Amino acid sequence: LGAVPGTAGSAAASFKPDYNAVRKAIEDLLESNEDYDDGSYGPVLVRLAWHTSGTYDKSTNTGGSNGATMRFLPESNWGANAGLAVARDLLEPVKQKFPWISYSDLWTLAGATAIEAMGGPHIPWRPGRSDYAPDQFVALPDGRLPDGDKDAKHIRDIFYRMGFNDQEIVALCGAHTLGRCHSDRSGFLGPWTNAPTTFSNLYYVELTENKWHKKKWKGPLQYEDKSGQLMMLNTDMWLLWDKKFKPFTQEYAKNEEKFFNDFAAAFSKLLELGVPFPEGAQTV
Ligand code: ZEM
Repeated sequence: LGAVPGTAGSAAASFKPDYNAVRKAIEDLLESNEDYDDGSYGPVLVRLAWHTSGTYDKSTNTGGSNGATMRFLPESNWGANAGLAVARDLLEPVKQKFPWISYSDLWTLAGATAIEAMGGPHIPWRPGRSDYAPDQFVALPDGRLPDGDKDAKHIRDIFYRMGFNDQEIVALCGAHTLGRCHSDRSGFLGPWTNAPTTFSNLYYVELTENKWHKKKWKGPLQYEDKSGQLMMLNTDMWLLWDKKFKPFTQEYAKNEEKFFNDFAAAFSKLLELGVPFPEGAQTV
C-alpha cells in the first residue's frame, strides 16, 4: 500500500480511502439548494477545479492544484477567484466528513465528479495531492488566470504556459456550456447556453450558429445574441475568429462525442498539472 494522504504510521496500513463515498457526498451537494443560480452548484465546482489548477507554469513548475493555495491570501482574494468561496465553503462539510482527503484532491475531484453528474464524460482522476501549510510556499503572482475581455494572443499566452495546445484550449473552453457570469463576481452577466446545468456541446453550437453582437450597456465588453439572454466573452468569440481555433470549434459543434473525449483528456490533464504523484498512482 502506498502513502495515504493525511495519515501516518501503522494505522495507514489498514486504512483504505473510499473515494466513491467522497464522490457520493459531492453529488449530494450539487442540487441541494434550488434557489442557487440555475439550481446546481455543479458549474461553480467546475470553476473551482479549473482555477485551482490553471495557475500552473510549466517553465518554473509552480502553481497548479497541488497545495490548495487558494485557501490563503492573496490568491483567495484575486479578482479572478471572486465567488469561489461559495464552492470552497460548500465542500467544507465533505472535508470534515472525510478528513483524510486533502483540499487539493477534494477540489479537483469535485470538478471531475460534477462534470460527470451533469451528463458529461467520465474524467480520469487520481489522488495524490497534498496541502501546503500557509508558511510552506511562495505566493503566486496574480495574473496567471485568463481575462474574458482579451484576445487570442492572451488566451495562448495563458494556456501555452500551462502546456496546452490549440485543440486542448478549444476543448477546455467548452466548459462554458455550464454556468453563468455574475455581475457581482466578474462583472460580466448571463449564461452561454440555455441549458447551463447540463454538460453538452451546446456552447460550440451557439457560438457557430447564433448571431453575436456587442452588448450595449455600462458593463464590461461582452457579446449577446438577439434574445439578449445568452452571452459570450470576447475570449469566447476568439475561438471563432482565430483561424487556428475555429476548425476545432466547428468540429466540436458537429461532433459531441469527439468533444466529450477531448474534454475528458484535457480536463484530466489540467487537474494533474504540477502534481508530484507517487510512482504508479492509479485512477480511482
Ligand atoms: Zn471560465 N469564466 N473562463 N472556464 N468558467 C467564467 C465562468 C465559468 C474565462 C472567464 O473569464 C470566465 C475556462 C476558461 C475561461 C468555467 C469553467 C472554465 C466567468 C464568469 C468568467 C469571466 C465568472 C462569474 O462571474 O461567476 C476565460 C477568460 C477563460 C479562458 C480564456 C475553462 C478552461 C474552464 C473549465 C475547464 C465555468 C464552469 C464557469 C461558470 C461558473 C459559475 O459559477 O456558473
